[in-house]
Amino acid sequence: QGDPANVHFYNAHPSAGDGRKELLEGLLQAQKRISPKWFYDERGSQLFEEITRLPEYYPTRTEVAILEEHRDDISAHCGTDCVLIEPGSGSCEKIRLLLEALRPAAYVPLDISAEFLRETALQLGTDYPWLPIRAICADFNCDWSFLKHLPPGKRVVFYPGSTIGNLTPEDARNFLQRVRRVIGEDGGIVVGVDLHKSRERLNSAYNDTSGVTADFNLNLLTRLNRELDAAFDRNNFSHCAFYNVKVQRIEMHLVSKKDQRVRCNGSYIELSAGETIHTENSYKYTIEGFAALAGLAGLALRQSWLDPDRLFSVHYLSA
Ligand code: AVJ
Repeated sequence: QGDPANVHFYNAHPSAGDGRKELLEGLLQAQKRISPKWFYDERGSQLFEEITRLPEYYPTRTEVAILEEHRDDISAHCGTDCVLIEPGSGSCEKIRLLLEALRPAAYVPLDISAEFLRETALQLGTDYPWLPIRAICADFNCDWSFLKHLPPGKRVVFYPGSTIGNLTPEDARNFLQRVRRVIGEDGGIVVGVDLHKSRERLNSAYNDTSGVTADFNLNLLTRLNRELDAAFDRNNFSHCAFYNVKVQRIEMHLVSKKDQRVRCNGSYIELSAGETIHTENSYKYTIEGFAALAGLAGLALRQSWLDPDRLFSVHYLSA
C-alpha cells in the first residue's frame, strides 16, 4: 500500500555543508577535535544502540523509566492538542512512550538525514494512523525555514537523551534561546538531562568492560578514512574517556599510541605519541545548574521528574 495519508514530508534544504572542510579544520587545531555528530554513520548508530543496552550505561533505560512512569504528568504540562517538535528525532523511539497519553495535534520530527527521517516517520505514521506527522528535513541549529510548515497550536519541543549534554554550556544556552523563540510565550520544552554524579559511576558508563564504547569511539577513524580518503589505523589509537570533574563533563578522546604521520585528504596529519583527538563532551548538570542555564535563555523549570536514584532527570520548561 502507499504512504500513510497522515504523513507529509518537507525538505528545508539543510545546508549539508562541506563535511570535509569542517573535519579538516578540527584536525588542524592545536587540540585536534571532531564533532560527535560524525559518530552516527550506519555502524556508529548500531554501536550506539548496543551502548544503550550495556549494564554500565544507565542513561537510556533510566530516562525511558522516567518517561513511562510520569507520562500522564508530563502530558498534563504539555497540554492536549499541542504541536510536538523533536529536533534530531533519529529513531523516533522515545516519543512512542508519550503519544497515547499526549495525543498531540501533530508530531514534527526534524532530522538532517532525509532517508532516516522518511523511514522512521512512515513507520510511526503506520503505527499511529490518528497522528498527523509533518516530517521536516532540517538542521535545527541553523535552518529555520521549517517554521512555515508547522500547523497552528501550542508548540512543545521534545529533546530527550541528554543530547543537550553534547553542547558546551554556551551552545546549550544558544540552543535553548532558539527553542524559546520557536515555542513563544505559551509553548514549552520537555528535555532529558543527565545528572552530575560520582566519577566512578560516570567513568564506568563510558568505559564498559565489553569495549562497545571503545568500538564506538574508534569507529570514527573508519568514518574519517571514508570522508577524507585517509589511512587512520585504529590499531594505532586507543579509546580514552574520563570525567573532568572541574567542568562536569565526560570527555572522550582517541589517543595516538605512537608518533605517526597519517595520509589524509591528499596531505598528512601528524600525531605524537600520547596526543589525542577530542571526540566528544557529555556535560552533566545539577538541577540548579541546569535551571540557571535555562534561565539565561528565558526559560523556567516548571516541573522536574527524577528516577529514585537521582541518576537522570526530565524537565518541563516554559517562558
Ligand atoms: C547520545 C550524546 C547522549 O553523551 O552519553 C554514549 C552518546 N557517547 N556513550 C552520551 C554516548 C558515549 C550519548 N548521547
